[in-house]
Amino acid sequence: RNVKRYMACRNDIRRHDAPFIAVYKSLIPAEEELEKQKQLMAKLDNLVANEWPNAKLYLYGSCANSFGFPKSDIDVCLAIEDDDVNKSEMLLKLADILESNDFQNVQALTRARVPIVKLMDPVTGISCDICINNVLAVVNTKLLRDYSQIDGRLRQLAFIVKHWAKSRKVNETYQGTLSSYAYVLMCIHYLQLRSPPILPCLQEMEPTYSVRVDNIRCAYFDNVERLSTFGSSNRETIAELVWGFFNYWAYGHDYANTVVSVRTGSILGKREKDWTRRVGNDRHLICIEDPFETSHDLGRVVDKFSIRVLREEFERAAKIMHQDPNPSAKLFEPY
Ligand code: 3AT
Ligand code: MG
Repeated sequence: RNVKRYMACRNDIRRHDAPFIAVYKSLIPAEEELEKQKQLMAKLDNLVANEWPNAKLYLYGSCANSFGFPKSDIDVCLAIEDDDVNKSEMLLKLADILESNDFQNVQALTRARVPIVKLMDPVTGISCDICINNVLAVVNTKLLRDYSQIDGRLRQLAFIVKHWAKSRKVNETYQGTLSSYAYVLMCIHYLQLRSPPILPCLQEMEPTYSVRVDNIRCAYFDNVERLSTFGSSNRETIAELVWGFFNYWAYGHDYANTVVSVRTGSILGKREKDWTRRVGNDRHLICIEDPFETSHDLGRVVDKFSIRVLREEFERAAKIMHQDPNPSAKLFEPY
């Protein structure tokens, strides 16, 4: 009887696949937007190569990790191998060059936590932030993109979760909720732990890609085209995964004792990471380990107020997935 009930419940949730797929499709950026990004990158490449011949520009963040929404700003990293770069000087110089090449709203923010130059390209209408030597972000961008190539359900799930987080205003790190990067890691981790798994753990496999960045060895299996059937024995659909994801974060996750870890494809104890008590502003109320900077908890922005907001939103989403006749509409109702 239980099996029968399970199947009935499962068929029920699968009725919502089509509307969720429709939401997902509506969020994918158009091809011409990607063309415009390339056009802008080519222009910036030229300017930078003229001034700093040994520097290189990389896209990172959602414009390059395959989890980007339409009309997003793009994030660019200028990488230069030079032991004594003065970032402020370089950013100011870059701002000068950009202004004299007709870019608009050029602004050097040299005192920010991650110092950047902001600009708007009047030709494509794209806004862009350029930082210097934030190479770890370039590498974690590649990791996310590589995971997204393995099974299409990751991109579907992550777009829906990001869209939910933005609609419900829980994607605001300066207000103590989580970054998009953290949400995508939560999705990857969720799919690693399905049974059978939908995603492998690339960092536990024989590395085919390895770089050293700021003394951190970043190594993993990146021949992902070889893994294109990895998740195929798991037949769960997008509605089931959205349901399961919110159910996990509402009722299944042990917030008091555990850490989710994409690096190991498992759940770790807070004890082994020494994340059991508050140190400075790091409270570790929800713990998401950065895959490369393993001492870095992406949940550290969350405080005792915002953890309640977050958990209430997870519960709201789980309830909607359980009960609402039209969850794909209700889930994204603006907060
Ligand atoms: P949006 O679509 O802009 O919301 P995004 O993927 O661009 O999503 P963020 O703007 O949060 O995400 O971050 C841009 C990139 O910076 C993503 C990731 O490569 C890097 N990054 C962000 N937060 C962290 C962090 N706490 N630690 C390490 N890298 C990070
Ligand atoms: Mg971004």
